[in-house]
Amino acid sequence: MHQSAFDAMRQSIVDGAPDTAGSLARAALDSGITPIDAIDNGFVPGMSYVGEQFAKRTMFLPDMMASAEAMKAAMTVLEPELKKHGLERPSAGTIVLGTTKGDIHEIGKTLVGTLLTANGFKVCDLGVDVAAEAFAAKAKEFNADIVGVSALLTTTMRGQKGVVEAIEKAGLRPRVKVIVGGAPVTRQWAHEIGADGYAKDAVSAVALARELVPQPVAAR
Ligand code: B12
Repeated sequence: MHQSAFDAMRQSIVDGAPDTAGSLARAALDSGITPIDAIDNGFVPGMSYVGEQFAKRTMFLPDMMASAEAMKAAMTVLEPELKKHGLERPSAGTIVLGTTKGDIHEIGKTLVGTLLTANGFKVCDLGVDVAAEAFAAKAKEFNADIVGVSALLTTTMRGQKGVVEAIEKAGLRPRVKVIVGGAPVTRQWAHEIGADGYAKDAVSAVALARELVPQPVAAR
């Protein structure tokens, strides 16, 4: 229905045009497109295309950086709208979230955090390039129910295993659940490293978190 708007959003990411991406995000909200639709059908397909072209060496690192800036400009507009929905609900659980050591990809991780917040979870976002021990220490400090670990590189995926181990070492397992995600991550990898769950995107991450945390009576 909104295909031409989605195409323009996708193109603004491919072009690495933050101003256009921000304006298109605002226009989308004004025309009644939901933030999650704009992200999933407009902006993320642009990022996927850029990733494919980078792999084929028809786009390069500066292009990918410009696209990431455009994506962030769109998210700056869409995030407050995403968050608005869940504010008055009782907490559905506490999640410590971050990207593994050596990995600076933040867009997907931040989106997961935003949707969890919108759905009533308390999210402690540790940012990117986070050591396994820091995940464990924060999980303890915040009495977390779940630790969510993002990895976008095949080389940094191993850090997710390190987080499972650090949480075990800190004596927090099996109470604290570990969930993993990121483009190269699979359900099988999650199983192999002893994580409690995998989600392919932010919407399924919320469903997974709900499954793993017993919900307070008022939130059921
Ligand atoms: C943008 C981008 C960058 C930006 C990041 C900017 C930023 N601030 O985040 C910049 C330019 C910095 C960058 C750098 C690099 N990148 Co890069 N990057 C990308 C790109 C194009 C998009 C990633 C993205 O934001 N996607 C959009 C979001 C919404 O999707 P997502 O991250 O997958 O997240 C969703 C799900 O995976 C899931 N999810 C994510 N995290 C979590 C966590 C949990 C707990 C759960 C449940 C779910 C979940 O939900 C999210 C929302 O739906 C990808 C291509 C791709 N297709 O992934 C390459 C890609 C990941 N990059 C790649 C590479 C190689 C690099 C560099 C090594 C390049 C270089 N030569 O320097 C560096 C590494 C830097 C580092 N040390 O981390 C490769 C990785 C290859 C590999 N197999 O390891 C990719 C796949 C590109 C490619 N096809 O070659 N990159």
